[in-house]
Order: sequence, then C-alpha cells, then structure tokens
Amino acid sequence: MKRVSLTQYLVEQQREHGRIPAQLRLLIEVVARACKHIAIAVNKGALGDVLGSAGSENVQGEIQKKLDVISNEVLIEANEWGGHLAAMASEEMDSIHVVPNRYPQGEYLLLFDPLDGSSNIDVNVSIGTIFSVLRKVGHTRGVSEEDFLQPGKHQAAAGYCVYGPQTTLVLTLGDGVALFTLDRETGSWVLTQSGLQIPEDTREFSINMSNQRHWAAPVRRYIDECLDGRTGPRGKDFNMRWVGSMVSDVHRILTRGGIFLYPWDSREPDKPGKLRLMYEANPMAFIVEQAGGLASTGRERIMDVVPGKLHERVAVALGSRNEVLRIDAYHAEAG
Ligand code: AHM
Ligand code: MG
Repeated sequence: MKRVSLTQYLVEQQREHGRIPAQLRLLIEVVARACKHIAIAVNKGALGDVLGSAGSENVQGEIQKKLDVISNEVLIEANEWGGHLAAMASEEMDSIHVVPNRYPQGEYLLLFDPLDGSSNIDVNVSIGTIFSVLRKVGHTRGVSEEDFLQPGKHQAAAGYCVYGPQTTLVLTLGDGVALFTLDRETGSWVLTQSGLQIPEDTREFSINMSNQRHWAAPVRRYIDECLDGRTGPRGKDFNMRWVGSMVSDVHRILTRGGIFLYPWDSREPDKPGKLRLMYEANPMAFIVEQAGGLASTGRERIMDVVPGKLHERVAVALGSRNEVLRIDAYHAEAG
C-alpha cells in the first residue's frame, strides 16, 4: 500500500483544491509536530515525572496537571515563531497569547485544549489535544480577544489528536475528515482513512449518567427512552459508553456512530454547560458535521453560537444525525 504522509496530503489538497494557503499548511504541520512531542511526554508517564498535579489552577478554577502545563507550553513554543499566527488561546491560559514582536505576525488564530481529559492522565486512559483555527478578520494592526469571538462556522480548520493505544490525528479543512496514524518508527503521520462518515442512526449513547438528576426535561426524556430499550418508545436496546475524555468519546462516534451529550445541568445553573465552546465544542462540531453528523446545543447549531467571551461554555449534543435531530425536537417540544 502506498503511504501518504500528512505533508503529502496537505500538498495534494493545496494543489488539487487550492484550499490550503501556505500559512495554514504550515500551521497544521506545526500543530501535528507539537502533538508528537506531547505524545512522547504522555507515553513516558511516571518515568518522565510528568504525572500528578502542577500545583496551580487554570482560569476555570480547575487544578492543572503537570501534563496540562507541559502540553500548553509545547504548543505555544512550537507555534509562535513560524509567522503563521497572530495569536493563540488555550483552556490553560486566562487570556490570549499574542505572537511576540520579534516574530512576524501571520493571519491565523489558533485555539486549543492542550490536553483534554485531564482526569484520565494519571489512570492511563486515552487523552488528547483539540484545536481550532480561525482567520483574523479585518486588517487592523494588533490582535485582541475580540478577534477570536467568531462563531464556529468560520473555522478554517479543526482537529484533535488521541494519545491512546494508537496515536491518531483527525483533521478537517472543511472538505471532509481525514485520519492519520503516527508511525512511531519513522515519526511520520500516515493517512490511514479519509472521507470518514458517521452513521445516521445508532444504538449507543455517551453521557455522564451520574448527573441524571440535574438534567433538564428534554435530556431526561431522551435518555429515559434509550434506557427503556426494545419494549420502550425507541423499540431497540441501547448501549452506553463514557470514557470521560471527550476526544475518545468523539473518536468512537466518528468510528462507529453514536451520540455524545454534555448538557446543561442544574449543578451550576448559570453556566450553559461544562464544555468550552471555542476550543472543545466548535472544533468537534466542525469535524462531526464534516463527517455527516450534527452538533447542537439542543436549541441551536453549535457552530452558529456567537461567543461572548473566550472561555464561554456551551451545552453539547453531537454525533449521529437522526439522534441529534431527535434531541433538538425534544427541546423544541419542551418550549
Ligand atoms: P478537561 O478539558 O478539563 O479535561 O474537561 C473536559 C472533559 C471532557 O474531556 C469530558 O467529556 C468531560 O470533561 C468529562 O466530564 P465529567 O468528569 O463530568 O465526566
Ligand atoms: Mg478539555
């Protein structure tokens, strides 16, 4: 089988579709290279002294793990000198990181969750990196948080990397979804699947059931009906999977279908949800839609949500198309 590397894939996309400007190609390659470095750190585990807490909190009030901090640094250092970015934003940083003056400023904005699924680091369960790419609009000099506050439908690219039994990179440039697997011997990302498609229907749901008593009525109804199984209104039995790392749960859905939910719940009623819109929900929504699925808050398409702030949260329902439509319908019926 002829092996296609990430570089070759990007060059061919550029040639055939003219859809990848040089700065965007460089950006994707740099992020993918940074993910290799993060994969190495993750792999070392206790031998690399990378497990446990960093002894600090991020802007969301979450305890940072050593690997959260390391991964954030790897992504910033890799991306700031190439001339492809104007600024970066991360789950682990309060405010944006503008490319320092000593480097040329590019036209793109990069957002990331450097290590998603932090609670799974120390227990050796798959974790990952999620990223989203926006273009800086307008020709004003300088860059501010305002430049980032664009709805997800304006993303130029999005992807995630899973550090699991295999290290895989999933990428969309707005023309379908491609999957690359890291060849550890050669150190290169090899295209292992393109045109990924999520089945329209499913018998598998993914939600943290321990929050059931806090959910709103439409979500309770949806899950209750799944649990009722073959003799209930859905007329079929459902399976449940919850890894607790969004990257892994979404990757399973991309591979065999399913529905992932992190809905609003009454534990923190003023927050729309747990997951962050700009570097968790939007990139996953872009990938899922590019694979034929849907991504919704229950009330609107995730990629239509206009962010009010960098670390904004959002309710998430994504995956197999007909299930997301059903969840939207239950919300609409509930008014
Ligand atoms: P993180 O970015 O701090 O790791 O939080 C996000 C994670 C998601 O990966 C996952 O879907 C969710 O939080 C799990 O939440 P819970 O611990 O409530 O099951
Ligand atoms: Mg996360």
